[in-house]
Amino acid sequence: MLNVAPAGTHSALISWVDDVAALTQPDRIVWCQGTDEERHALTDQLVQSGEFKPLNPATYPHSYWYKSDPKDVARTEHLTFVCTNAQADAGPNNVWMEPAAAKSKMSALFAGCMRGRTLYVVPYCMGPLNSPLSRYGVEITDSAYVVLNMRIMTRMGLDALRKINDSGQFVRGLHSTGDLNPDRRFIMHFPEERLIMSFGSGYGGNALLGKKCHALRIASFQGREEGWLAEHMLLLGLTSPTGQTHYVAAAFPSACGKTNLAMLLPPESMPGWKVTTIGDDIAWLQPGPDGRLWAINPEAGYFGVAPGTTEKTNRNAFKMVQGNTIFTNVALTENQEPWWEGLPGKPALDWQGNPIGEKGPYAHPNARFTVDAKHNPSYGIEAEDPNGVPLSAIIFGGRRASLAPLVYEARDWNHGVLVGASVASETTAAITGQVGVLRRDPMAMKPFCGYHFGDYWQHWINIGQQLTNPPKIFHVNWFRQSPQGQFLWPGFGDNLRVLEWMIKRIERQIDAHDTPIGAMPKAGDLNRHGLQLDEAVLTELLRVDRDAWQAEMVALEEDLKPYSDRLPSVLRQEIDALKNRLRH
Ligand code: SAT
Ligand code: MN
Repeated sequence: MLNVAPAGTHSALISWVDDVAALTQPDRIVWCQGTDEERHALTDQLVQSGEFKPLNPATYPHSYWYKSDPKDVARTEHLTFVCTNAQADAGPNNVWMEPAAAKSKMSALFAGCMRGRTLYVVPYCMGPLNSPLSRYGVEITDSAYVVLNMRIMTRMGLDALRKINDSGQFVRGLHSTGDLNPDRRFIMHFPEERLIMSFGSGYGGNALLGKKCHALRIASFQGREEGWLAEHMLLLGLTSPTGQTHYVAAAFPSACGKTNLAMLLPPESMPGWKVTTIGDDIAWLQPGPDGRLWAINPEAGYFGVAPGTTEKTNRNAFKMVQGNTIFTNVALTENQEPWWEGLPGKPALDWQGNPIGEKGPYAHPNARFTVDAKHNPSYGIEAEDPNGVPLSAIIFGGRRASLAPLVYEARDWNHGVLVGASVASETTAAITGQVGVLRRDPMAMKPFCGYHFGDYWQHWINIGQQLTNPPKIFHVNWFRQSPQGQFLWPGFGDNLRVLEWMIKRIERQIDAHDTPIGAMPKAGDLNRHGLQLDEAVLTELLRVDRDAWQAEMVALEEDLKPYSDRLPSVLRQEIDALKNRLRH
């Protein structure tokens, strides 16, 4: 087969494509340019093959319905490997395989796997094209669906290729959907070589290699070497009625509402506030010469959870997906419109395209939309700024029915690192496995940190030492429940009340209630104007149950045991200090 690279392509890239083609034996090699014509052609091809169903052109123009294999609907963490040279460097937080063994396993799977298929070469940039914080990658894939998603999620095409040609530096990502057999599915990372190999899945983070594989697992490893952080965080700009803008990064596990918070619409009772979205899933953070922490969103689009997205819960997202969107695993109405739980009425076909049965869910709980970030009504143009945005706050959060109060503020950076390391959350449909089980998910990075968590926390501490003006660190929990299982906090737009309290703290307008776990709002400082919330419920939301927290510390220390050989002494001291405060 012919490998005709665009003029000027770096020889290292051409020879890698040659090698992969020799191994995988595709019928054809296509170098993606990122043009509209190319997008149209690939879209038409998927429509012809029946993989894409065009949605109602009057209500959902340029939008398509796609279903994945029923056994390929979420990330598969037990099949995701970090193959560092030394096992200890991957840490107990990763599944490890010896690199040579991993490669020979993958080579066997990739051998001849693209026969009869097209090999697409997808050059992309993570981050604004002219940013010193951006990094480049090339994904080789045999899936046109993956190409179209990568085209939305990254800055893909010739501009990225030119940058790659200048530097010769890029992350290599090799992907084949294979036969989608979960027994033959592996997502392998070789962080020292900046290499990813993914076989046997066409879904989300398993297949769109720019996202979790590159922008988190490989990037976190690279960031440690180069002095920056790759984090599972949304980025938003928050402008107060006085016109002052603060930038906030927030880390929550998958499917805990990062997209909703990033696109928050202020409640009517809080006029004058404005939220702009810089990113909804991943942030790269680097200390600036001014001693502040600066952030970019490496992505260019959203791969968001569809179920639950409605006019009421997230009007911006709802508007944003009314066109130019790829829908994966949603249900379909008789008018050829996408449908998911939370929307009115009922669909005609479920997410697999079958007539619906008696009982839902009709959309898959991890059904997704892929859409260009620029279509978001709250899109913040700062997302294009090569310098990124300076952070005033970092928020950690999880989905916890009990214990963690609505909000608290870390005492300082190092205490904040402990707060981040302590994040725990109930699992969601974003990963294959049981839903609703509490698991420790430090910095919401458990599935995404490409190296030993102990080294990672030390890296966080080191970054903090470079910041003369660090962001304040907070913890939130929107998901506290009553013993009867009702949510205590309304969430969504009303979360702005909590952000407002943070801004007042950052601007030193108010003091706070000092508790063993951190600073908390004083009665009256949390804006409840226009909010129906019983005093007793608020008290419960802000209660620190010392006994429960002491039990939590026992659980935390147990969870940290596997990391003890590399646990930073600073973190050890923070744990002891917190335990001490809880005793007095
Ligand atoms: O499948 S993805 O990893 O892209 C989505 C998620 O789990 O956050
Ligand atoms: Mn995510």
